[in-house]
Amino acid sequence: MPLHTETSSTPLPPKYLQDDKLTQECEELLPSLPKEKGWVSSYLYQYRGFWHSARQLQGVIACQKHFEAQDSDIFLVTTPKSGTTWLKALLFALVNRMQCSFMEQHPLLMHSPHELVPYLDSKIYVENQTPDLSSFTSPRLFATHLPLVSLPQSVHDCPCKIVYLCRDPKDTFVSLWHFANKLRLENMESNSLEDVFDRFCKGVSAYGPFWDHVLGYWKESLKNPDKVLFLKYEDLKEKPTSQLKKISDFLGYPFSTEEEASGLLEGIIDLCSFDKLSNLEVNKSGKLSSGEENKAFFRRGEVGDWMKFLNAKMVARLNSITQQKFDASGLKL
Ligand code: PAP
Repeated sequence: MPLHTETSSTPLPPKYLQDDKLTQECEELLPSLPKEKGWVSSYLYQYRGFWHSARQLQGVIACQKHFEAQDSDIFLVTTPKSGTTWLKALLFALVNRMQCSFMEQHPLLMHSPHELVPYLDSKIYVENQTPDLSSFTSPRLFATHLPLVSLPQSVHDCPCKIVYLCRDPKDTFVSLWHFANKLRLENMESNSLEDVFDRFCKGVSAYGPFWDHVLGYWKESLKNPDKVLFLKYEDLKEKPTSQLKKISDFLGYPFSTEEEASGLLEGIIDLCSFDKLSNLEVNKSGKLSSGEENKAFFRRGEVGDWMKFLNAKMVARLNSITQQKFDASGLKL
């Protein structure tokens, strides 16, 4: 399995948020796109209805052009801060359970989930327009924040699987605000909560609008339930065992009666829990090759943390947008 780690302490934002070293194609495209102030990068650009930093967009376009999905591929799709790190750990442990012992040597005990399941667009294709993916063994696990409309065509055309995880927009927003402030350089002021809240509500956040992203995959999961499994962070918290079984059945990796009886499901859930992962040395120190500190992906890992940060007016505004946007869809978050 390819690993993606580095211990550099260069004080730069993550590579996907840097604005320089763009391809000529991307440089030529940017002036034609709507542009807004970024949360960490200088600007966000709107492409096919969703917002991206310049370098991220370059990765999106390269991935659309060059990535060829395989039938056995598994895509973990989320909006940022919906529980991606957790889902990466769970799916990695699930599909590799035959090869990986749950004792001292499990790869999740020594590597960040982001090293084991890299981001397709904001990592692999940001670093290389035509990466060599031959070191990935089947089933290949890729994560992405790409909205449905921007997935490479081959993902739609082959019978690969998509697991989509979403989260209450109030918790997602609060998590994103904290994360963006961690990524900002020391010489940059922190984003004020009010300022970025307004931008989030207007849809201007990385891979936003949040609601359009979620709705795209929700509708696809109803239309094509064998292709897209739609999950909620809150359900994973509340009933992890039944959710993990659901994922394993969907992916075609069902747990046998013996595995269930041996407590394997509980073992995976425990290994991937917030308490376990966040207390591992690897996740307390070191950086990803994309530049983020591993510990930045572990904050509180709770449902309802928004209550500590959002005032009543903010809550009413977010709830009202969510209600309006999801009204006809049957989706409740
Ligand atoms: P990403 O989309 O940038 O990769 P992602 O992993 O979705 O990040 O977001 C991190 C959030 O997931 C954090 O939420 P918080 O800010 O509300 O605390 C983080 O704490 C939470 N998280 C990370 N690992 C786990 C886990 N094992 N279980 C539950 N929540 C987790």
